[in-house]
Amino acid sequence: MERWVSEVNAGWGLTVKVKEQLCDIQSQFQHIEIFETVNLGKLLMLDGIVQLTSYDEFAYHEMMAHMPFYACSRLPERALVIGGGDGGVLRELGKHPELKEIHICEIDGEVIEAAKKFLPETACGYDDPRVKLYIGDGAQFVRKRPGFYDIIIVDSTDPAGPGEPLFGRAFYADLKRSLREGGIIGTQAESYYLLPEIAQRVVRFAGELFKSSGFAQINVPTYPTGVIGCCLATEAGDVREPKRFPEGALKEELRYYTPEIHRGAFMLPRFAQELFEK
Ligand code: SPD
Repeated sequence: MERWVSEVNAGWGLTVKVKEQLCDIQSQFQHIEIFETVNLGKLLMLDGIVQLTSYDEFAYHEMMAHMPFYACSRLPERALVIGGGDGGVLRELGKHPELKEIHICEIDGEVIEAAKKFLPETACGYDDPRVKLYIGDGAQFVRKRPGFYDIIIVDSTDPAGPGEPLFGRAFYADLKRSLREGGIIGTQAESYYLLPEIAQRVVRFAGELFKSSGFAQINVPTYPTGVIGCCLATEAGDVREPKRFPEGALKEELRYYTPEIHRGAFMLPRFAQELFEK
């Protein structure tokens, strides 16, 4: 018998044909499911929301990691990932030898365990000796490290359940305080089609708090509406302009990120531009 799984979100559905369910865990925080799909490789869902598929996770993870890295006006040494328990952002950050420390604060240790078991191609991010894992609440964690990080990436789920505090103004102010001079943040900013109020809110906080900020769009077909944003913000330089470029083997390896895509990601359709100007 055929089996399909759906993310139902804001009145939309995204449905994927699956072969089998590999993982079905109710953790203290959320429902963790991993499927082997028919056409898209593996699929990770948290509380019924698609987090990644093998098919297009490279697009999201490359942009979430490399945009802040290359837009950072100083050569970054210390990075923090909040959320991102599957390890995909870590994997991408690990491609930068310039980074000396890569910290991750994930609230749900069971997501990490499930990813290590069933998604080794993303969870390989944890194998890097520069990675230090903290299990806990990212919103609290970030308050304890003022002036510390060059890059903070917030790879959150949607603003419901454990991801909720990561979409508030206070959290954005705390992120700013945790940056070293010249540092930059990159946060999961949702889709301007699916959750326009959330995207607008996040972009507004960033615009109020930082000298340079913007919503960069990423094409990810397995997120409902096929688009998701990364909100970049910094006190130093222009988030739209990469300060360095991928070179050598990394340039060949990256499948989505290029300096042109970095600049172009901020070119939004007019209605979205207007949404963010309100
Ligand atoms: N609407 C779903 C947004 C999910 C963003 N986080 C994905 C986690 C992948 N590391």
